[in-house]
Amino acid sequence: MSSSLDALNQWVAGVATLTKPERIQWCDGSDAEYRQLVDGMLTTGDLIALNPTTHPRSYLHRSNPSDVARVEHLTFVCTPREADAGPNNHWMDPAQAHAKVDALFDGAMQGRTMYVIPYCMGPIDSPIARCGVEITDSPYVVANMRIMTRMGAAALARIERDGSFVRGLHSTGDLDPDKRFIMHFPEELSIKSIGSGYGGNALLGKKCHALRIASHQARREGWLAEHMLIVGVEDPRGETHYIAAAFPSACGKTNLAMLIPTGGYAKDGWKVWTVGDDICWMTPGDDGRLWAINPEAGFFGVAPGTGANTNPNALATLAHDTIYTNVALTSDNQPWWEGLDDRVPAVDWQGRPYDKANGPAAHPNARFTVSARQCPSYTDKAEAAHGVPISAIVFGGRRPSLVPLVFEARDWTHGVLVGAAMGSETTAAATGAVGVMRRDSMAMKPFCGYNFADYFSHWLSFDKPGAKLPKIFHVNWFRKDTDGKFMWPGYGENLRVLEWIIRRVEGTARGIDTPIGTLPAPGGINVEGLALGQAAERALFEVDTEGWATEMTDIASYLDGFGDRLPRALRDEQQRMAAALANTAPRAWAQAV
Ligand code: SAT
Ligand code: MN
Repeated sequence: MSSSLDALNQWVAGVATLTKPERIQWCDGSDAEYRQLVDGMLTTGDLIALNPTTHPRSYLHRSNPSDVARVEHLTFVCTPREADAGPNNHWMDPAQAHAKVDALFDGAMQGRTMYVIPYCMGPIDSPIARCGVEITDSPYVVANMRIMTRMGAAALARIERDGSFVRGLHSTGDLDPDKRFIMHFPEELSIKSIGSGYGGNALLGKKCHALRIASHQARREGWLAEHMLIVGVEDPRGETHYIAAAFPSACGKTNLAMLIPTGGYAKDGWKVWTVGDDICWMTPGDDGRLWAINPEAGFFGVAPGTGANTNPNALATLAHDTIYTNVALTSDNQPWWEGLDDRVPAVDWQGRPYDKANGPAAHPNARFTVSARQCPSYTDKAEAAHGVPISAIVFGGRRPSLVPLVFEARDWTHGVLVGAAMGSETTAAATGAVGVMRRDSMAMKPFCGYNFADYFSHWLSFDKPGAKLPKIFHVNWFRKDTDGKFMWPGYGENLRVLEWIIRRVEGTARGIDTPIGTLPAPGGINVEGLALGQAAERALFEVDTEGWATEMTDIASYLDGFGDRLPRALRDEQQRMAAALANTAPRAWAQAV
């Protein structure tokens, strides 16, 4: 037997001794196994069957109301030295963390089945892909992992070949928030998560492995593990550019990844291809470009707000074989959420008769889990072992004021600063206040498994002789007017911005240099038929010099928080931008489109 399988067996045996499950089930990823899991959960009530005519083989899971989102305050990166986790992470000493959670894992699986899930993040034959094994006592987690990863026998065979794997131990425990911890041990390539059954806390292949542990591995091995969607934009000549875009959770990654061209774009023959909606692993190819894979095999998307106007491709994807979590139900047992349509639900996400007074019918972070292969815009290229070449990287957050619709970074170093300085209002994807502006570098604040200062250095290190790096952009779909209404229509209309981005990559679109970066030249973005209004046109395409000067001061103090570890080049870049703003007359770049 190979040493990795030996190690796996030993680990499984050790975990079983500690957690004392009633039985152990090695998951093979087969249809029959999935059926058996679903049938079991229908019996226990963990799943509720939905209307089989409208939603074949689809189910609802209601989680404990105290367990509906990621818990950043209970998520730890346990490196031997605290400074290696950085101010961006909660830290615990590894020995102390092991002791703390092992005490909770002691006997945690009594009377339960312990499932062993070998999985592969990425196409099974991809050199960029990496494998892991999750041990869990939650059949809901197994069913979700089956959709979200390449799980089972093929992954186990690859683990034997690779000789190593990431170890993830999970138990729902008793769901007591006081006994809930999501611990990461990057040096050991291991994860221990207890007390939550929620997606990002419990599907350990996703944020825990594919971002926190993988970002650490990526730094050591010279690649990038990012919180980015990957989308292909094909122009009427048949040329496709792949764009990787980082937005925080619940800021529209799934919608952008599944965009459908409308109006003139549809008529002219533009097409949009989905590669991934949440995570992107990128590595330099022999040609100097960055090549990317989506390590996931499915979508764990936010349901509320998903409708025929916002994301028809998602609705088509959800037509069958979907697991819903914390959505509402109509009287005929169909899943429902705010933004789906104007029907009135019968039952809310907690199973109570729907009453407006109780708040939204679906939880704001209600989710769907569905295979990527069911998405009409999913491309075969997403299964390519070598990945897709990335032409542009886009950063963006929820910024109701100041930040224009789109700008381009001057060069890679400036682009890294733009990503590092990203700000966004918080959303329901994590527990805590919603709508609070915070810095969320590269949308990785909750997900980077090491010190952000070292992460910024790692990003900067890709700029070396021979590299043909993507251009870097920043977008903001969330600018609001004085009445609090969004100025930009968003969704399908975002293709107008993507068009400018790819024309910039090709060198055919004109831009105007400003101290914050290159903005579209007047007329550079097609706004035909949008009726934006003068105020919106001004606001979306101008640089408010004074406002940006204040922003740069805030960015400077954010960067100060990383102390001496912050790469010098980033500080220099910030000072260069601040100086350029100081030397500029207010609103010098205000422009009509
Ligand atoms: O963390 S999850 O993967 O469950 C969802 C998100 O916040 O992106
Ligand atoms: Mn995410």
